[in-house]
Amino acid sequence: MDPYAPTPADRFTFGLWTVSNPGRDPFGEPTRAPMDPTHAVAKLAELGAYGVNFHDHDLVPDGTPAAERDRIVARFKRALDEHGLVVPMATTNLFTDPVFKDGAFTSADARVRHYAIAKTMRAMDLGVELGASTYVFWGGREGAEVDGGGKLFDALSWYRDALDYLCDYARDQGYDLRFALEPKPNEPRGHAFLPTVGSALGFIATLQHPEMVGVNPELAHETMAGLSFPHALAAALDAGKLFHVDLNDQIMGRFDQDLRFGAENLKTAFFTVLALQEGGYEGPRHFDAHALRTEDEAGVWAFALGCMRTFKMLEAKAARFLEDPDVVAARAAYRADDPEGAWPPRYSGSHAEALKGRTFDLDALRLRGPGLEHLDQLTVEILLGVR
Ligand code: GCO
Ligand code: MN
Ligand code: MN
Repeated sequence: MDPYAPTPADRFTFGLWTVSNPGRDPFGEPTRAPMDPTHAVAKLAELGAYGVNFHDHDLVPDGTPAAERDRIVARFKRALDEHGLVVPMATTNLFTDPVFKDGAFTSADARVRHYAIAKTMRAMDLGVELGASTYVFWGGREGAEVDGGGKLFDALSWYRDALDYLCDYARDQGYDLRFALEPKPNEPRGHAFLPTVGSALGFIATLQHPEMVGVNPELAHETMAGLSFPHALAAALDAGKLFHVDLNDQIMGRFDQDLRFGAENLKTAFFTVLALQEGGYEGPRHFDAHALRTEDEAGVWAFALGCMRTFKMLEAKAARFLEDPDVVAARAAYRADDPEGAWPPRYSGSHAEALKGRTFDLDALRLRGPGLEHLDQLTVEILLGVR
């Protein structure tokens, strides 16, 4: 049996918008035909995926009459049942319709803000109807190019008002739903509000129901900001806020590429897998990426399978890394205990006095080599398959 063949137990999920991405870009028309959502379900199941996520608009185009909506949803449900796929996450498209051109929850026009809340409530109803327990908020058009309008301070408070309202709505409906904010530094806006995982974590603490709200970090987004994705994951895990994750790849300093997981930065992908494992993340492993515009439908499924296989191969590498005796020894040697006192120090007046008066052998501490070159080379050798 192929040890890297994905199975539903691996909890891999894809967005409907990822595998059915038609390959449109700002310079060119689509290169692939539209994909029926039920076809995406069948193919993802065949490849071994666990679930599929969607924006309201991916499944039910905006403005669809109620009867037609119900027909589409029933047909999609039948496909999920037939192929054994689940919908762990849902979200709202608050960026395609020109009504959102200057933001949704942060539009300067209060009518747009109200409409965005109404659309999100309907999309939450749809997501919950299909079984979603995580609701993602990517702030697509929440941002600005012009700061002279005076929106900078209002934007975050409007964003907060909307999220507080929607938390109340979810509670009032009895929905078992957690919200996950997805930061991104830019694209499509020049500057996005809540640009990084760190800013989202700070913002969550200002909400009325912070316990309901976490983050959905994306590898490409932190990389676009010049930041480290494993560090962002660690910060989210430390805060108990890693509610979801968007996996893909990205070259730093480029346009938003949404590359196949592991396509570009294998070492970052490795430390991503390791961080999810060591941090105890148990949610879905969601791929938010798409096949290159050059590809036909066969390329789409090669892309999807590739994301999952690379994750599993890196998972096997992570297990090998954690077991390798030289790695274990190097990781142990990297840390040093303090024989003169336990960590963490417990504050007391007398402890502080003693600590201030303590003599440290600073020369010995200055000269200590932590062995990180050796440890990092071991990592590379494991990744290259020679260990
Ligand atoms: C992007 C985002 C989106 C979101 C999606 C789910 O860069 O376009 O990553 O793909 O993840 O809208 O909220
Ligand atoms: Mn993205
Ligand atoms: Mn994303």
